[in-house]
Amino acid sequence: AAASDGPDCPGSLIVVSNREPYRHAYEDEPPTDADAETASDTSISVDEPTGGLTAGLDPVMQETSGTWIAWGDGDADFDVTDERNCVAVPPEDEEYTLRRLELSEEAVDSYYYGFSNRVLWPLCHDFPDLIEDRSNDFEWYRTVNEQFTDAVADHATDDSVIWLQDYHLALAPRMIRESVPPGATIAHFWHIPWPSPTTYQHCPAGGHLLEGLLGNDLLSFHVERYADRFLDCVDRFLPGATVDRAQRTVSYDGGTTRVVATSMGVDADSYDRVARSADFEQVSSLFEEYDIPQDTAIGLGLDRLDYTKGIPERLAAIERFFEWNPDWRGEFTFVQKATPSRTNIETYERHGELVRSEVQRINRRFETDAWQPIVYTEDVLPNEALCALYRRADVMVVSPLVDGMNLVAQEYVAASVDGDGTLVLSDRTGAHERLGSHALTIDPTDTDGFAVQLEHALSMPPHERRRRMNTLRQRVFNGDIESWMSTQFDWIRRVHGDPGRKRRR
Ligand code: GDG
Repeated sequence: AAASDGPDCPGSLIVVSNREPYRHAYEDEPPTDADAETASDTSISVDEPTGGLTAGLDPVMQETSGTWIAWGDGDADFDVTDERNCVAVPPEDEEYTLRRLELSEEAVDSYYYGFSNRVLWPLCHDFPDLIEDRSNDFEWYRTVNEQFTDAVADHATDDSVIWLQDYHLALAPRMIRESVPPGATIAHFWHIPWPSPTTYQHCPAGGHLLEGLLGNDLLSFHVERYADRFLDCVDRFLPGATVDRAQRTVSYDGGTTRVVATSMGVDADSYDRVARSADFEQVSSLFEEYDIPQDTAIGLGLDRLDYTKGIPERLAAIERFFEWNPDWRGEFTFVQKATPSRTNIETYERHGELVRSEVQRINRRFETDAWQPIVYTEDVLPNEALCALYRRADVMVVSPLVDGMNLVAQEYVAASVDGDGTLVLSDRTGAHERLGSHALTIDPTDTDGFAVQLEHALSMPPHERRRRMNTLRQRVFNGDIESWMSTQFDWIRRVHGDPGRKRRR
């Protein structure tokens, strides 16, 4: 998109996130230290920005010449413009600054694979039994939040809008508040659910996290339910905080935080455009590559390999579907694309093994010489292939046990340019609150009901399929990533102008 197309940000923007928007990596073997000094640019590749957030924010960052601060987990440590490890991005235009924090292996293990993903992820997704509270993880989480804070303080001015992303940075807002000029606005988007007080009571250092988050002027969640639960937790676990339910504000320690729900969308135009350019041959060679029969109806699942995504429950429903509908054997193929993530956490490793063995078992049960019911791959697909697959899929199955939003459901809708795909969607996702009644709703744990909906999706009359998809497309295009950002910036403007936000210095 042209830089001037982006939503209007009320100040100079500093985005702070765990992951970097562009990842720098060596194309071959990393050069030795001695080589590094003289290595030419051609030995580095810069990955295309892939995340929805980067795609959405890129034009805004370019227009405002902002700063993006993130953990630099790419390989390359050169190309920097100054001693603070800053690089100019995007690679060809160099419009804004990416500042990459170097974290030690121990810091990453404790802050990222520890407190963030062994405590906060299961806690917020309501899996308290999976919380692993290892000693030192919280201390490292605090230390890394301090590192992010120091970096923000280097760049912040009185008119900065500091916009933090996600659960890796819950302590940083208060630290930042104490380190930046008083005119700066601090906002935070929490991409995952917020749990009920009953679950939150299992949180180690729960009070510190609430205090940290209340350093924000604005705290946003995808849906109202999470925002309400956050207020419930503050009420219950943070003495001294005053919650105003009508205004959705919390006053604490001399500051006021506005808590809102603004659900995130996708770059719908881009999914639409890429899907339209997918041609028949591209799809057919993709099918050949993965041994997918060319002429069967296609179901699709696409997830990180994460226990919250409900993949085993989905496989159970597919098995039940084939049990009950033998006529569909050989006529319907389910393609499951799973991306391994956080594999050095044992829970994830075990979950991956379970998924792979269930796929094998179900395939053995129903397969024929020419057909497998489930085609499973862990390859990362380029965006073009992904969009081609979305477009070709007759039924998209999104069945998480809990999911903050779920972008895949919306991407599928945006890429369904022929208007005849069907979305089967778990009622436990944020996406269901936007799309629910026009998708086919499932409770992912109700195997029988889930199997019935799969059958319904496949046998739905074409006019109903089209009617539903038409409405889904309107919703997804009206609430796309750009409108989400405009809403964020509108809220930032409101809290920025709010005289009640003046904080103690
Ligand atoms: C968190 C919250 C919330 C996956 N495989 C490939 C690929 N992907 C892309 C998808 C999609 C993204 O990964 C996954 O996004 P989700 O929203 O589905 O899930 P989380 O990773 O858990 O994200 C979630 C989100 O944050 C945003 O706030 O919605 O609730 O958990 O964009 O397309 N992309 C490509 N190839 C792949 O193989 N190109």
